[in-house]
Amino acid sequence: MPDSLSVAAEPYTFAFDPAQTALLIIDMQRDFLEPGGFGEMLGNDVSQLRRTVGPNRRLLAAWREAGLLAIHTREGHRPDLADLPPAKRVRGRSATTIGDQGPMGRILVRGEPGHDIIAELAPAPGEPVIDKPGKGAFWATDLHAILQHRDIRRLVVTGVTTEVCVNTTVREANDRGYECLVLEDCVGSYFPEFQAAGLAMIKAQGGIFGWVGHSAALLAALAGAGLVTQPALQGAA
Ligand code: TIU
Repeated sequence: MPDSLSVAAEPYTFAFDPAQTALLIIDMQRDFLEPGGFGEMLGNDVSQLRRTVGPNRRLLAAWREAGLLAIHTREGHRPDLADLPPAKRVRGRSATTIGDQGPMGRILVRGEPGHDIIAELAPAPGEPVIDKPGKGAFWATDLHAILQHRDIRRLVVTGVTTEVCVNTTVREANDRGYECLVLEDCVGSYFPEFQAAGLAMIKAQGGIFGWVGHSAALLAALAGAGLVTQPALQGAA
């Protein structure tokens, strides 16, 4: 395993030791990507997020082939809703709310079909899955401990949505000393303007929260180091 790889990114090259870097895939759940879930309940066009699925699939396949650590997160609540802040339950004044029955089971509740990660990105055995009640993946979870126990210093962050759970998590990670590379083709928003702004805010001011790059550059770095083969890069894996 090489000590350091370089990926073209903004505001400047992202250098990382693969053994100390985890892929963190945020909330690629049916509740956000499929009709009838939490995302649609909030009034969003969930089809906006579909373009992230292919790039995440290719990246995850390559990351696994390279033998690197992938971690998945899911936003959701206990079936008894004891961890659901009343303010979050009533926000938006929607007729249906978290915990109500929908076409994919109870909305944003752990154990329900809608809470599952989409089949295309299903976690593999041994890949940690972090269940989080909030937008950030560090708050009220054991993510920081899991990363520390594996000596992880850097995160490649993907998933949905760019300006909500991805941004919140990157800010939490940055304050804990992690360096984050966010891949623009692997993160998605229901709002094109927030996609652009969400990425701009991360890389502004010399990378105030982290780096922004493209999965093609990361895949090329992994291939250049001999960590992945060509089929993974072409999506055949
Ligand atoms: N609403 C929205 O854009 N996102 C969320 O509520 N959660 C996540 O971003 N995962």
